Amino acid sequence: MAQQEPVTSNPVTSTVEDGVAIVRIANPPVNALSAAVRGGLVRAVEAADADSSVRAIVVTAEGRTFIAGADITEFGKPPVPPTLPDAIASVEATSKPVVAAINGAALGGGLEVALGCHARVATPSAKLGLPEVKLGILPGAGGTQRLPRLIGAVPALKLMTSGDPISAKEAQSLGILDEVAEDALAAAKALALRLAGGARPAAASAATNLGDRDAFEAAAGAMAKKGAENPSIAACIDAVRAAFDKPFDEGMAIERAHFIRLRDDPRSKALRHVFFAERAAARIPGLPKGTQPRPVARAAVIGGGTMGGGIAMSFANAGIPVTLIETSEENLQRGLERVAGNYATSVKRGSLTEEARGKRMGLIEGKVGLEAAAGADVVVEAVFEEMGLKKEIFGKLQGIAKPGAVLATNTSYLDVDEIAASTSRPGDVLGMHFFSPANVMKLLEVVRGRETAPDALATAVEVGRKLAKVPVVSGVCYGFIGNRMLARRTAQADRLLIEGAMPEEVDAALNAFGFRMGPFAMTDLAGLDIGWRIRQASGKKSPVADALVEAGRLGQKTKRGYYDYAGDGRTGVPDPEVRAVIERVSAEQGVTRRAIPPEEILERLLYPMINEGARILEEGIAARAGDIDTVWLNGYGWPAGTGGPMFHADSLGLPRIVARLRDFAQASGDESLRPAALLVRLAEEGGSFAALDEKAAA
Ligand code: TC6
Repeated sequence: MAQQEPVTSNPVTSTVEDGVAIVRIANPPVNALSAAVRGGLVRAVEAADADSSVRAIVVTAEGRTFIAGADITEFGKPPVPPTLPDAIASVEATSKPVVAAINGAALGGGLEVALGCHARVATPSAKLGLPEVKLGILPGAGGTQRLPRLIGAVPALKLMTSGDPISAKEAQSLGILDEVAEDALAAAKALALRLAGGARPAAASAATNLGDRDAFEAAAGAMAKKGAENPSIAACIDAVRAAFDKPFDEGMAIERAHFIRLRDDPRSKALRHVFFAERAAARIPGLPKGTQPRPVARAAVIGGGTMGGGIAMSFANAGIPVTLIETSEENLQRGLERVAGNYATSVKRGSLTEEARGKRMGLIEGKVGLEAAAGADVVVEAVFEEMGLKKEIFGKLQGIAKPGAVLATNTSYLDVDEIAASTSRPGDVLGMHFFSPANVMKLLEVVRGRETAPDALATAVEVGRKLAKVPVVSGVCYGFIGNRMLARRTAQADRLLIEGAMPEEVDAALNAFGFRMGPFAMTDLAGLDIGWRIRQASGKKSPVADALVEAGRLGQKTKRGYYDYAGDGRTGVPDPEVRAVIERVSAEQGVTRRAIPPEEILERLLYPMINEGARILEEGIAARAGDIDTVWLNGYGWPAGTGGPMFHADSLGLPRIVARLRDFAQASGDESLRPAALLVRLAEEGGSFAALDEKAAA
């Protein structure tokens, strides 16, 4: 084998092997297409094209990833040439065949680079996709023009509007890949040499496989509703339509115009923040260097209720064997049946294969008695929210759980330090707060107690990631990050009813902002009895909610709550009886009701939450404003296009929020509405939560 010295320097190098130039991209961690990579790629390919000893070219990358796409961190900065479309155009324009050897994920601009090559080979484990819509943009380096021409407009549109990656096998059957091979590089080299000896395949830009126009219009029509809500989807449809109507270059210009417009829109900025905030949340501040998570091969979940069952499913879904523990055979059977029922529903819906169902059920073992927790490396307690009961369980667990096992409580509110103090091993104790339904919801609040050992904390975060959750570390306080902020919103929602709003007006204000559900529709879904029980235990009152519970209105389950569900049982309509209850409470409190404009409703719901978020930061309960955003985005349905509460606060401008909070405090006499010291300071200094996070990261 003839081998030459690299002809270009990092991050793109080139060697010639057997007449094939191997162009390697090495830009850890994910080979994003930074300006240096784009420039290096163009230089390396042009040099290989000019080199008479080279017959063909292979483009590949180092590490687990092929190319994760454009470098998202460059999006807010002045552009540095060459642009990615230009770089890809020069790859496609070479006189010698270029083959992509896709050694791992080829996403966004990464897949677009591969589409600019004349053929593609991938390893079986590679994932291919166009996730741009998740960042509020569209494929902006020819993806909307080359892919439809290569594989057909309908499958191309589906790939780019879902944003979800597909397997190499699927990509091959769609015609994106020419080959799938364990040693993709060797296969790509061989293919490149074969191509050099014959007619070069047509470039994707010149391919003619668009397919049936009517089928495309039907697919586009079926997405019209999504497109109306999501500008990225609308732009994808428009750009792919151009592939039918316009020559390639004009289609590229249309794609480019959409890309720049979307990239510079606040929505994309917010979605990029979401991407980086989720990744930053996984970094635990203050851990001693070199802290390693403990090995976890087996889990146990105490309590086979809805929550416990969902948590057990999360472990099984991740391939981790789990023991579901109950106090009696009868409770255990009920719990296991619920789990089996959930899986059966997934099979019926087609989201789970029968084989996978069997495998997952096989990983869940039911047992009666706490002793069954002995074999677990992580134990999650998910019993009633009762401090006495929890302390009793943790007291017993200290002698049952194996040394080094992490002992987690799924409490939503209670003091994790008090629970930890009931064992002789508080270093092993922490909170793992799942959100209902636990097998679906992405958020996992990992609650760090005063005595939690660093490696126990690292273990819980690592387990969260293995369960495909988004873990966020919280300190100990009542309700942790999410529920503590939610309580502020709930208090205002209740107050708005008494001052003059109706549940449907309050919910509509949040729906218009982008929440799928408002607080009252949400409460009806969860059941009014949950909040009622918590209020009973804490001695708190909520006059409207209490009156509804006393009238037997527990929400959807009784077909009556804040709304009436007499119709299909799921669609709530306003109910005069509820109106009467609310008006009665207003009168009892001597409140003259008034019409409250939707903008005020929204401010009253969101600003006190932001204020509480600032206090949570001030107290060090959350390490970053981005962590708070991550909690709300993944656990409470905060609309991603506004980036989360703290990012949204920055966008609105902190002085405005401070001023409005002062107004609210003044009008209501509620001192808890006074702006937090941190909020006031940032507003006065012209600072922002984002800048605060950046400072902390540095
Ligand atoms: C596009 O391509 C548009 C093209 C048109 C242009 C005209 N840029 O996720 P991980 C960082 S848009 C910059 O933890 P994994 C990430 O922040 C792009 N940085 O790893 C993290 O940094 P940290 C379309 C990026 O193994 C580190 O890499 N592409 C980028 O769990 C590791 O990331 C996408 O949307 C990037 N593109 O997953 C794909 N990607 O260590 C985005 C990652 O400082 N990426 N980083 O926290 C992913 O989906 C995943 O990163 C992954 C690897 C599946 C590639």
